[in-house]
Amino acid sequence: MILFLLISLMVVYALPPVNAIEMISDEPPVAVISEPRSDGVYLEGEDILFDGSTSIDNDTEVISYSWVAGNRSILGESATFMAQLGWGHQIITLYVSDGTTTSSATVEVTVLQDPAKVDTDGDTTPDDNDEDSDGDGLKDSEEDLNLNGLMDPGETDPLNRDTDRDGISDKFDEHPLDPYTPPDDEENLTIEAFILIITSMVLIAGIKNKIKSGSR
Ligand SMILES: [Ca+2]
Ligand SMILES: [Ca+2]
Ligand SMILES: [Ca+2]
Ligand SMILES: [Ca+2]
Repeated sequence: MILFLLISLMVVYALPPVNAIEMISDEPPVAVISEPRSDGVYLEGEDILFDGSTSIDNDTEVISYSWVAGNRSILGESATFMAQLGWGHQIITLYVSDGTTTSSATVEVTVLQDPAKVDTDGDTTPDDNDEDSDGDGLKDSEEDLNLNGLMDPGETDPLNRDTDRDGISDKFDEHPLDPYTPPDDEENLTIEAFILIITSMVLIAGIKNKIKSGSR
């Protein structure tokens, strides 16, 4: 019995006190994208820095990184790397994990199409070398009259063959900036039809009068 008590006491003293048992906490990691910057604008074919190395985890460490582009393709799985993006509006998400919990951060960037490759009318001549970029039969210089690259009042869009989107291309549209006014010949037709109706009414009235006076 004494031996048993001694052994029990030894076991109790050998165990560490309860408050000495390390409390295992698990705070989620925090994903931080320092590059690319949100609302950043890049060029197609440009090397873009992706940097998530300032992501933190207070109790352990970030053990995995996963970068995903909006179209769900994996861009990379390191904290930092360089990559190119396809042109268009791109949403980039960084997922970081501490092995237990995953957190994410998102940035939105814009990638502009390489101007040397833009070919609005698809005739294989890039806009840079195409006198008529939208292929509507009007040269860019006949549309962007002051050649400032902007559509100013009175100018048609050199990158849109039907500026007012009424179904008639700029070259054949008598009112290329006004989708509501019918072509001039239609206007003339309306006036001609109106004159014809009035003339007919006058003629008919005259004939009726003649018939009336003849029957008297
Ligand atoms: Ca072209
Ligand atoms: Ca044109
Ligand atoms: Ca202009
Ligand atoms: Ca039109």
